[in-house]
Amino acid sequence: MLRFLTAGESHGQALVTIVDGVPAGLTIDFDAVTAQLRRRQGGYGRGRRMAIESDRASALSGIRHGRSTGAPIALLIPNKDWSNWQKTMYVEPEQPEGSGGVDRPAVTRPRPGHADLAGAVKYGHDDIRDVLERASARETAARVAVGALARQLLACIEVEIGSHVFTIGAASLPDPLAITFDLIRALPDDGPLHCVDAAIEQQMIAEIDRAREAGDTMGGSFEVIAHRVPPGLGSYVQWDRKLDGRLAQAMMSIPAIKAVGIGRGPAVASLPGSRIHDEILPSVPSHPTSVGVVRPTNNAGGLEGGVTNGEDLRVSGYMKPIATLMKPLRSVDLTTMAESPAAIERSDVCAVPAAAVVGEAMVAIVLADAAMEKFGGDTVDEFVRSWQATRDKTLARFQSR
Ligand code: EPS
Repeated sequence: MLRFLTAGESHGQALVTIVDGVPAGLTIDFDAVTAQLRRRQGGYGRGRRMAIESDRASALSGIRHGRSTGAPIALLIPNKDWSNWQKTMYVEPEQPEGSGGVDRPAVTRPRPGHADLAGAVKYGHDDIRDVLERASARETAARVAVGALARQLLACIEVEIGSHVFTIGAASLPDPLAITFDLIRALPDDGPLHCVDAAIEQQMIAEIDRAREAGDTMGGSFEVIAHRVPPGLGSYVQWDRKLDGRLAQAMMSIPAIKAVGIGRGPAVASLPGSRIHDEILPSVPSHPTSVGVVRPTNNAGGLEGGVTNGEDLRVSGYMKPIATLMKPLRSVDLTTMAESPAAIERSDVCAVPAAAVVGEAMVAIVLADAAMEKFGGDTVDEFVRSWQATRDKTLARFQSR
């Protein structure tokens, strides 16, 4: 089982995560972790915070001489901005001498769409900062670091993961399922929105510019694709073992994600079965596939019955616009209960490309967990040998007919 927890506030000292269940003997590439963290920080529409941070994770445990030991891996990502927030975010009962930054007043006007009101009611906070610091999407940096480890484990069994943005506001790709993994792999990490169509990407940029000028924000949707996923991950035999359910939970836990699609997603509700289900045809001996058959379409997104079927896994996420508006919506000041514009915090105009990178991380973590469940092993060698044996057995089963 691969699992993790995170801790840390957006303007606290650092983000921390403990990753449990990484088998022994995985060579950890920290440059690859840094590259994933950098991808999450990018994208057109990000706010000023990203100019302050240059996220890097360091390991406190579970790795020795560059390789995992099988023990829990603790990672630390310092917040550079902490030096500007010490007077507001200090841990001690009294403000320590020499604290940096300024003493900020309490946040009392909840932003519609953020966790502000629900969190203040639930935990009894008078200063909404105690809610927003933890509810902030800053936490997703820790998830991306965990996801980078999960990807490295998955690479040992040849799985690759990528993503693309297919909608920002009214600008949208007509058929995201037509986009191949090769096209996604070719997208540059430093591109503005990670959309495969340059003309539509320009329309997306214009949507973001219009929102920024109006003091507004913009949401959108993205798709994560996992390539060369072994067949047989997940199970149909019990509700909580279905991989589509596990992926949906992981994706929905990303801040601002309001819907998740697998393959054709919500469109399956409006098309007949003959246009949705992916036919099964014999594969040709010169191009053997992992399960001995060919699927001319992949509307199912690589999952049938909650089990991977050997096709690319395709999961889409639908993100609402960021809740902090520079032209704020109406709200209520919780100290006076009088109507008042919602609080304004520094924020992004659009963070859909960042959410796509977080989506990749969450898919990687769920797949690594499901792969460990199926192939097992305390060491990476055991894990890889079990995967090879299963793959060879499946291929032999169909080749002998
Ligand atoms: C984020 C860090 C935050 C925001 C954003 C995501 O930094 P700050 O609040 O200091 O500007 O930019 O968080 C939100 C949009 C939100 O609503 O919480 C990050 O690291 O991704």
